[in-house]
Amino acid sequence: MLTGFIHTGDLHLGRPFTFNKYGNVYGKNKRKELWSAFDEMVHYADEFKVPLILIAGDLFDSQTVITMDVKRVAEAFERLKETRIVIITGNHDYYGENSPYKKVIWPKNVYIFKDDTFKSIYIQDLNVEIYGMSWVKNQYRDFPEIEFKGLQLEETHYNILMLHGEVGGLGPYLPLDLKLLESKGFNTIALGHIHKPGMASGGVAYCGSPVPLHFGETGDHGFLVSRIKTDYENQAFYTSNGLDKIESRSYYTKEIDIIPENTYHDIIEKILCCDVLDKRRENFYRIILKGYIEPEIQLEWLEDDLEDEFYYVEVNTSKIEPDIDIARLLLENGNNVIGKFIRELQAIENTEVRSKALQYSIEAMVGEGIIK
Ligand SMILES: [Mn+2]
Repeated sequence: MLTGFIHTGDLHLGRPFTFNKYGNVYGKNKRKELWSAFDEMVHYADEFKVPLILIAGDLFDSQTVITMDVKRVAEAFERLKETRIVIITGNHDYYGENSPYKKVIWPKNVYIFKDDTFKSIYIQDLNVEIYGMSWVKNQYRDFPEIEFKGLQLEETHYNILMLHGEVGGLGPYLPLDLKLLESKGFNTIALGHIHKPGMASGGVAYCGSPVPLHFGETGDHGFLVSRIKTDYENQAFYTSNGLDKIESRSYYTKEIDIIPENTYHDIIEKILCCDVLDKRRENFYRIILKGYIEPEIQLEWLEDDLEDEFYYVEVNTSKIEPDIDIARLLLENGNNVIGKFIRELQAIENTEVRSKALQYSIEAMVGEGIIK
């Protein structure tokens, strides 16, 4: 009988993370972080003798991952003597001609779904039947509804459905209708593709990516652990699940309001107030400055001035505008060359070009002391 299982996916192993900074130290660390998350999951399965691991697609990042990475996974799974591993492929690692899954010989305890039709495997000693549909190309606009409706579940089995797709989606990533999926009476629906972990009633869950991959992925990450109680008398199964959190560097986006009275020093202080030093030295930060700034202040060295205070920081200054009173400048300069120049720039039709042209020219003139 199945007592529990791990549900994971979207590891995107082999992803080439590139940061154009410091010899890509961030990319190298990110790659290590991904592998240690995988190792942590495998270690958990080993330590607690988890009988089943479900991988709901995008275990690998692409069709071009190196063979060594695929081998590393296969070898780790081979060491899990008491665990069965069941895999569906996703939009990144679909089972096509150059599929990463074709690069190695998989151990006997690994089962990979290789078709984009519904197949099932029944593991007798665990009384579990797993239904899965894999990706064999990189787009699915339609869910195979008729085929799905035709599935006949054996009610005495613990039935699992594995899919990689987008609940409520309309795009090319296999749109899934939650009500339709639930109507079949699966004991668990193990989904992949959305990187944020989410568990709904009725045994439906997105495992999420075990570590966040970019600034869009906030909140807790890890892998899901489910426990099953079997009520033999009534032939019923009770499943509970939870997130086993994996510690990793988080991504934070912080918006900071700037006012014209702020000095360069004030701006640095405001940015440092976004978090405590311990956290700043550990995580990824994207700082978005907003509001109006004294035109003399130059922000181009901000990231350099902040680098000792953060593990990683990037500053976005596109939403900040210089505090310039154009009406006053025009009044003060009348018909002299500065006045004429500003009027000329004001005539530019494209709004974005006009505002940037005004901003940069006036900043330059203020910087050179031509205007005050
Ligand atoms: Mn995906």
